[in-house]
Amino acid sequence: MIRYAFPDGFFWGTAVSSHQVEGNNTNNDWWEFESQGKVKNKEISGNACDHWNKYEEDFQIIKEMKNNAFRFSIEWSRIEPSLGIFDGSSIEHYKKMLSSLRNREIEPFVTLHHFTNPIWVAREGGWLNEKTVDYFLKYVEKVVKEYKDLVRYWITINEPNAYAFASYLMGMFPPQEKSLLKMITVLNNMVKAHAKAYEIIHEIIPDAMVSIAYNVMIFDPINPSSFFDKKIQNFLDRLYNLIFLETILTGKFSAPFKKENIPYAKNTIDYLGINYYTRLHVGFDIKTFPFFVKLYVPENAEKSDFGWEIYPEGFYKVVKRFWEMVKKPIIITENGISDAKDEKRPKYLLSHLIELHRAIQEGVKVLGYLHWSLMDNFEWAEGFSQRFGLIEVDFKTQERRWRNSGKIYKNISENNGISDELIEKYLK
Ligand code: GBH
Repeated sequence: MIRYAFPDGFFWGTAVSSHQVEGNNTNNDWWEFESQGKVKNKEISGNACDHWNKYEEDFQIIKEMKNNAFRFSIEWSRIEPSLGIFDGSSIEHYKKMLSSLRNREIEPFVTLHHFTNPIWVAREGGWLNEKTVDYFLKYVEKVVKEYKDLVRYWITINEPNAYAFASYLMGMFPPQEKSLLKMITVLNNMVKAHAKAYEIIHEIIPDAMVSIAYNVMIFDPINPSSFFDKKIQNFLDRLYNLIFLETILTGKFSAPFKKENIPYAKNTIDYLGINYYTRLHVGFDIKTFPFFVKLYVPENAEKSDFGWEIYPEGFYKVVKRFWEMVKKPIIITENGISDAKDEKRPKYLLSHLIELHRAIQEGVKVLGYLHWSLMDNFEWAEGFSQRFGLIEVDFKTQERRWRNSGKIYKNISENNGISDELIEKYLK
């Protein structure tokens, strides 16, 4: 018996990004960063999952998993290796991938920017440079014209908020800046890039479905009765969860250091892509100069290999909250867990889907769920150490092996819901 049935036509899929799976993306800023030994254990993405060559095999796995959707990104540095020069063979390659998905009746969700920039863009100042907006739009126009008959669901930018945060505030991702002002500048440029890309995509494909993949975090105050902890919570919530999204809903950019009316940004999403992973407990800490922000995960919390708290109720809260704000269909564009032994993933998967189901029961319109990730891959600054795959990858032999969770996910996709048996087995 199916205990939790999902709506008819629900998209069940997985997500990946170019740099994390393809291998040999030698022409972007991450490759350069890795070459400087900046990733954990000095790892480099190298061949990654060799997905560039093995995509047929990987799409066959998706088919066997009974999925009807797949999210991946197009690598800007392959399409446009230098300013204004477009590479025909890369364009053809992605066209083949898209046709191959279509032939298998798998709906592609295509991301146009997922953290990486061509080296020539980075050299010119990356997303701090206003001109990058125009550069990005030229690339978008080219790609959308090429693939207009193959793609309906577009994601302009993956996690603009997380990207600006990690690259320009926390100094974790290239170009390793630590400046709130720079973070805001990048957010502002990315909002403009998104809004104009939205328009371009719709000019070329009138019935396209366009969004971003928005990383949303739950921030809870370390001490709920502390005034300062609540101030920090509110500051982070605005900075991370709200500024970007508000702008593409209202056309008003309102951030520390910068207020601007961007009228053309208003109403520039057709659905909202949500990436949800975890919660952070946040508070005021005089010792953490200059921001006084303490980020904390309680010792007794259940955690992933990454140390991220497992907090399924947060998924429900986030989906409800953003539905109320946006009133447009939601697609979960990422949700998953780093768990090499696959001990916690079955429960993570089921408990999160049950929370999503609860939101749907209460009237939230959710069109699909894309699990991060199809297979283990290059986890950015953590290298290959964090394993998010439903499929395990042996990076020496490039062998793919089904994890138990992969089989569970197959069962869910096949049934368009969660059966009593799965609940008996993994949630009791
Ligand atoms: C997503 O990011 C990404 O879209 C995906 O590529 C990635 O593989 C997946 O999640 C799993 O991590 O500078 O303190 O913010 C999730 C959000 C943003 C969380 C960057 C980690 C780096 C540390 N991530 N952040 S920090």
